[in-house]
Amino acid sequence: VLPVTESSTTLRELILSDDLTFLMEAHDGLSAAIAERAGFRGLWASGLSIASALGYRDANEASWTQVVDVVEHIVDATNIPVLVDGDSGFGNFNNARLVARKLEQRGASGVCLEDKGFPKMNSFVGDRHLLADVDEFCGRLKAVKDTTGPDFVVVARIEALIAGHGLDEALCRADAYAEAGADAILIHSREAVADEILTFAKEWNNKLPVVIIPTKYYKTPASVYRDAGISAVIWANHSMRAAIAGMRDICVRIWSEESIAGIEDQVAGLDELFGLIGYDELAQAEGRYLPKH
Ligand code: SPV
Ligand code: MG
Repeated sequence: VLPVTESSTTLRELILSDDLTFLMEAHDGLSAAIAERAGFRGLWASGLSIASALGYRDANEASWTQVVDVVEHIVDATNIPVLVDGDSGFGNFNNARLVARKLEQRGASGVCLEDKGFPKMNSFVGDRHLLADVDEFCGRLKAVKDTTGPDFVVVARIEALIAGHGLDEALCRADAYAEAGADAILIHSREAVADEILTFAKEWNNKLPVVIIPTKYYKTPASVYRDAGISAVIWANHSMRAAIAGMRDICVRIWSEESIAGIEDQVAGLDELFGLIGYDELAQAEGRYLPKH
């Protein structure tokens, strides 16, 4: 476990820099603290992972205020910037700008909005992904840009490939979203290989930084993205899925063995937990603030 990073680079710097940036999924304060200590310099507050942790489907079942509250925990638990998955903005331009403003107030560094309607459905579920009208979605982006400060990063996420519309539609939308003021383009794909996002990146030629989510094309090495000039890779749901596997295995064993004797060395020690949540800081603060008698 690494110590917490002292100074943090802004999300804008991470996304604009020539280096490939990796954003790790977080869905609560604990997963955020773990990602930061592993070395990540930025976080993705994943809609799928946050919804899953709440026991909801990634179909806007969690309200925007619930998402904002979780983001506050993520921000509080770390010193690194957080890009929030804002889904499709929870409605029209007015809902999108309200959510973005509240996220900014709670310390998020940016929001990603996808060009679908409300309620959205996770991009890997089913095949009914209706794209938003381009002009209407540009209004959502403009409203968010006009409502948030200059450091707040607005990422426009293109679902054209997910919805089966092909590269030309994706590129056309990217141009429109850049014109509307987006700071970066997220191109999403459900293919098992990276070909279509690499073709997109080549054609787009970094008119704005490109962000990707290689959940389905997970075999492609990061060097390929570096060579393609991709700005940021989002590992979108892997702490949440690791938690599922870990909790499932431990629950099954404790249930069947009627004992915790055999699993003690397979779960994180309490010392690690206390370290992650900063119990040492509380002890120091007690020394400073509690009366000494
Ligand atoms: C998320 O992490 O919620 C995302 C990525 O939006 S995906 O699940 O691939 O749509
Ligand atoms: Mg999402």
